[in-house]
Amino acid sequence: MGKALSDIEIRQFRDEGFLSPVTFLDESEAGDYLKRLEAFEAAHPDLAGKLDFKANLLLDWIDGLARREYILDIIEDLVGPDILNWNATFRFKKPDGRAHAAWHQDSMYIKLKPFLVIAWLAVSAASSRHGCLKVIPGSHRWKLLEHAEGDDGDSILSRAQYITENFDDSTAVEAELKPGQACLFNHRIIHASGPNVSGERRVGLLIDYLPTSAEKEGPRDSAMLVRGKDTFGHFDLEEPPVGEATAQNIAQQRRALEMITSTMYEGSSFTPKGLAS
Ligand SMILES: O=C(O)CCC(=O)C(=O)O
Repeated sequence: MGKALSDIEIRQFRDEGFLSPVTFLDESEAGDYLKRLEAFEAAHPDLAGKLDFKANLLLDWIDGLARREYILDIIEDLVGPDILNWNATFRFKKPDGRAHAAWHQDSMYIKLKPFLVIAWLAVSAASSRHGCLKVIPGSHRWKLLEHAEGDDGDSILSRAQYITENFDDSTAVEAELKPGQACLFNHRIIHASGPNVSGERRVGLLIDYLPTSAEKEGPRDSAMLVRGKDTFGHFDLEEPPVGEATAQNIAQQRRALEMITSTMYEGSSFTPKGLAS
């Protein structure tokens, strides 16, 4: 299908490395997802860590969201007709004026080529005061900068990582989003987000897409085929989850997390939160 984006939007994504805002849901649907999430959190406080990575394997309604036809039409315009969903990660920010993400490039630790299209979907409002995403336009064409793993307890990133080299962040822009809107970005782009001083929790959902032709550096990995065919076999194909956090869903998520650990967490003192419980 495809053809959901204009040629100008497609060119902007290629040239600038991001496109924002793009509407994925209307505000009331986003509110319904937020309520569903809150009900899940209230019923399963012990499973909070499992929302951190591959939440699309835990909850069938996140898998369903990632497969919505018109969302895939948008993604198809950027990666072609055969599409894998590699991950869906919730990113929460308490209104504590502290939680933040330092400047980083996801491609430093997520070694997928040629690139991932990451959709940062605002499940709740993500204004500047909520600590929305910030990106440096065009920085997906820069080299991969040096990163270090941090010990900053206020970082919301998997390894509290940050860029250690000097670079110019004077052209950074904020991707302010209403509930239901997404910022699409190339996983090489330099991005960050500031603290949440809004008084409300910020809930974002990162949904990562790539073409079936994509390749992973290092040990084999798994992904979900959400559109088209996979004639490459570069990834083990995951099974769509059935229901919420069933034993089968949890077991599949665990297998998938174990597969990524040696690449994403290579040499790290951190481990995926989803493996802890
Ligand atoms: O949600 C955010 O504010 C930033 C998340 C992020 O950059 C990441 O997970 O790589």
